Amino acid sequence: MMTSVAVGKTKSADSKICVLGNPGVGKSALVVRFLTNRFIWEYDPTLERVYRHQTLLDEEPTLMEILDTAGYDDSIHQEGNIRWAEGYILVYAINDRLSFEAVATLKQHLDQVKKTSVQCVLVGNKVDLLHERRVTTDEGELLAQEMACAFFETSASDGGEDIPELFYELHRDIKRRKMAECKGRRRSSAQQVKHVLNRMLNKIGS
Ligand SMILES: Nc1nc2c(ncn2[C@@H]2O[C@H](COP(=O)(O)OP(=O)(O)OP(=O)(O)O)[C@@H](O)[C@H]2O)c(=O)[nH]1
Ligand SMILES: [Mg+2]
Repeated sequence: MMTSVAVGKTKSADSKICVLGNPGVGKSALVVRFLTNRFIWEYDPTLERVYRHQTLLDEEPTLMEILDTAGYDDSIHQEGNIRWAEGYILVYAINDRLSFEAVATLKQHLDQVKKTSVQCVLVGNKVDLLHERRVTTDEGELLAQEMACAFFETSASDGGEDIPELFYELHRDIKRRKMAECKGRRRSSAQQVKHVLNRMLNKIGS
């Protein structure tokens, strides 16, 4: 079931996803296709927009926040967006070689800003424009392997049946990492308590 509804601002999102890529690769088209299953040929270049998307995923009520960024914006302001997000959809267009080459640099930048290997999904959009292809599927797959992430080739204009899945896959990855980090934190605070208790017992015993 997929619904996108306005929700109160108080509930915090289960995942915060940032969509990044060069201008014109189809970031907004992908987001709009995901949220409304529609495609509109003309979009204004995006300034920036956050969508809150509530759905039932894996039988759990789920709230995702999706930030559609402006492709031309490589300012310091973009760093705020990068810090805000917990996972990234990195988009290029298969008919735009430069947009593909920009992805590897972008991933390095994300890792630097977040001080970790960030969770992401690589998306080659506009596969309906096969006759204009400048990036092969193999090249996309190879880059995704290097970045240790999932890879999708899709078309926001041509139905894009797999578009929800790429958002959901990233959401699940984010959730898994958050749970692992949470368990790690709990274990380390339990260890701290154990350590303090041991020291107290040793003092009493001596
Ligand atoms: N043929 C084709 N055109 C697409 C596809 N996705 C987007 N477009 C077109 O590409 C152009 C740019 O799409 P946008 O979604 O605005 O791209 P963007 O990445 O959000 O661009 P900025 O917000 O300026 O960074 C528009 O004219 C879209 O109609 C696609 O899958 N196939
Ligand atoms: Mg846009």
